[in-house]
Amino acid sequence: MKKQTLTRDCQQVFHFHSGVKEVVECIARVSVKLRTALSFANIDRGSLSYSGKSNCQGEKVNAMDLYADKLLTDEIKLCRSVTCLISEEKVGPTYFNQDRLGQKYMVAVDPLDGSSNVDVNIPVGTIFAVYKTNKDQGKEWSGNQIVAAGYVMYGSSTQLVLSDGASTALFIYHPERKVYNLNKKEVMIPSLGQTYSINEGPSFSFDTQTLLFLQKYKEKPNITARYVGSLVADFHRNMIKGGVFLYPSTSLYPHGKLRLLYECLPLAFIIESCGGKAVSEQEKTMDLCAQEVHQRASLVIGSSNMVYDFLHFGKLAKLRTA
Ligand code: P6P
Repeated sequence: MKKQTLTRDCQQVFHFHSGVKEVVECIARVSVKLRTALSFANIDRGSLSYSGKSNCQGEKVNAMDLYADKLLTDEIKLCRSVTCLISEEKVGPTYFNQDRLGQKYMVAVDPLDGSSNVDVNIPVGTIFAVYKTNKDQGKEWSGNQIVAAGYVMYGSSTQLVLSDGASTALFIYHPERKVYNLNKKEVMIPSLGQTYSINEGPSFSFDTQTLLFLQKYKEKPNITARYVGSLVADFHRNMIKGGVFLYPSTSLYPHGKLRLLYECLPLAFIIESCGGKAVSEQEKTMDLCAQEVHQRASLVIGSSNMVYDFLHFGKLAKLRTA
């Protein structure tokens, strides 16, 4: 029997199907190995070395990315209800447990998001979502198939955020007890925050809606800009304190930069269960459907009032161009 890292405290909050519980426990177990590897990463520089490969996004892959992906793949294939794994580090889906008769799940994962920040000790994360497989499941996956989503943030402490769509809980890894302890049973994001997070470097590439939003927010008192460049870190801070993260469509990324299945949808699932909001272009991110494994989407996510502000400027922008 594998040591249970999360299950004990997780059962205080969620009543997942056994197959989902197995995945969540697996992610927790992998995260413990990953946090150890990350703590040595800058000592053993080899693990940060460029692997010589680029992923299907054309992004350079370092040895730590490959290690994280291998750890997750090896563990998730042992989850008997999971028949498909989609990973940022793999070109296409990986199929296993094809003889599975009961409820089947697909797991989409970003094994180590923000990994280019490891060498400067900025927090990084593992983002995942568990999708219920439909009877006639084709190659399309939609937000409403998600039954659980979460992320692990490897920061000053290792924290796991988990949602079943109705609520979101926060667990913190205890390095001596070697388990995740429930820290907050019901995380709720403030409806308004003082922080906006966007990479304003390429602001030449922003559309009117984004420019109007930023112009308005820069005139407000007590507003601050915070952008770590590591999605999980920016998202987590805004979820806890209030704020909005924007990676909109730009002329450089006409469909947005972030990936729908294992970045946008998991975080949208989480934020909506915390009372927040997530949109892609002018529609709810959760209503989107992925036809491609690595399909990109724009993402504006966080405090509901701030996301509504962004949508408001979308309407203004339309009027201006009409
Ligand atoms: P940019 C990291 O590569 C990542 O996918 C997210 O973690 C992060 O929010 C984003 O890209 C940063 O992108 O274009 O601002 O460097």
